[in-house]
Amino acid sequence: MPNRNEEEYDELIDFDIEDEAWEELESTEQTAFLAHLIRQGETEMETETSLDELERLAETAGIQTLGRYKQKRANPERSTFFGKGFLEDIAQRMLQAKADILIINEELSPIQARNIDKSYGIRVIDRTEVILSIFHDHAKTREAKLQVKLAELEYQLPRLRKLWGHFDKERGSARSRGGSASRGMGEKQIEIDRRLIRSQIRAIKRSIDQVVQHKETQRKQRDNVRKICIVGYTNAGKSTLFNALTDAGVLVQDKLFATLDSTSRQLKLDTGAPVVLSDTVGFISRLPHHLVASFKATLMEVQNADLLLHTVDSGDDRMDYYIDQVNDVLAQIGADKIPQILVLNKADTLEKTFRLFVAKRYPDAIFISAKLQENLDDLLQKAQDMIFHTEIITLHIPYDNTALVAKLHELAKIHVEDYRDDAVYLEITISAEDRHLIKDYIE
Ligand SMILES: Nc1nc2c(ncn2[C@@H]2O[C@H](COP(=O)(O)OP(=O)(O)OP(=O)(O)O)[C@@H](O)[C@H]2O)c(=O)[nH]1
Ligand SMILES: [Mg+2]
Repeated sequence: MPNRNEEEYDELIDFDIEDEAWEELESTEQTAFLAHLIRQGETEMETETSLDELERLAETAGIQTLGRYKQKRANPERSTFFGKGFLEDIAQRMLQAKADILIINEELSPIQARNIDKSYGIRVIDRTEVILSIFHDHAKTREAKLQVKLAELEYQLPRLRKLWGHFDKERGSARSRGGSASRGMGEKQIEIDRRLIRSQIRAIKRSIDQVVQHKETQRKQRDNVRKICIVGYTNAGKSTLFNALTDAGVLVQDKLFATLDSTSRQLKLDTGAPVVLSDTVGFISRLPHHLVASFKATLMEVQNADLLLHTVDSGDDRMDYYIDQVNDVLAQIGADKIPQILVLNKADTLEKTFRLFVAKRYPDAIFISAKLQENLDDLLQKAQDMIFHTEIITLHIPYDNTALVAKLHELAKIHVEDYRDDAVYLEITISAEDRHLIKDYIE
């Protein structure tokens, strides 16, 4: 990245309205109740899986869960998401348990959040806010910071009224004394902030576009280089696999969203052709749409890949669900037509019978253990076959053409070589350009 641009970005990141909502979430360990709306047709297992995940997200954001509550409804209540009785009950229990926050397992509309805050005196946040606060914490590079900031601003813009809630409360008494002027001030402040946020959004979008353009130029320069991208649900072991294949030393953590941007390294395959491997941000179910949209610079890596290594934690009995969720996000970003290898990671944690069951279910997948570096050669071989369409070819070359055998030693990869009575028997892989050399000897 040229230096001039770097300075511009720095300026943008400093140009920052500090908003207490995020800072507060990060600073201290907080306690929360979780609330989930059970949709029609949802199974108990789906509900529990989703709540487990929310609890894990909350924990990553530094929030300890004290209780979980569910309500079955055909549709959310328009003004408060949940029904009155349910919220009253929760407010009461939160008071007793001294819980700080109520986390709702979906994205609330700005009005719903405000109404719950106001009517029940509960501090409420939604799933999106939790994910955004994790991304905020984990963003280390300029690219990740810009993208997270954009997602935050887009999320905040329609919610300013909620952020200014403290202002309204402080002025509440004045208002009841007929102080309509104070309300006017709040409105004015919101309008000022709104304008400020809009101009920040424009500036950040411009910076992200520059990053995208820069990457696009780089991509064109390396157009002949094949690209492999590791994708998968968060915590599937993508970075562990990336490190095992490249010695890159990317941060690996038993944490959700440890990686937020993509790292690329050249990889040597048997064919000797240059291949670039990238590690990237993990996916999660119901990934906030602002995040998907604002991570376009990072997700370019995925969109431009020739092959995806779709990595799954095969020790998790919810793996089918994770695979579907990742494929959904891939479809959202237009990467669902890219060939994939399903990589069943953490095979070291599988029981034998379960492994057989999974193998039957996903016959084309490859079991590996990124952590123990097991079966990585098979994975690379398959990746190479898929990228270069290198199938194994069987040949019988007569003894009057041993010059060709010598030549193939230079050009092709020899898997089997057997000097038989009538001919030299070979099993090889060879590039498409060199295939004409052997066409007369193919079995
Ligand atoms: N048992 C076992 N654990 C693994 C294996 N691969 C990764 N892990 C563990 O899984 C956890 C997550 O690994 P990461 O490589 O950070 O996962 P990731 O997919 O990059 O996660 P995010 O970047 O957060 O999306 C770490 O605790 C790893 O040590 C494996 O093959 N076997
Ligand atoms: Mg990672």
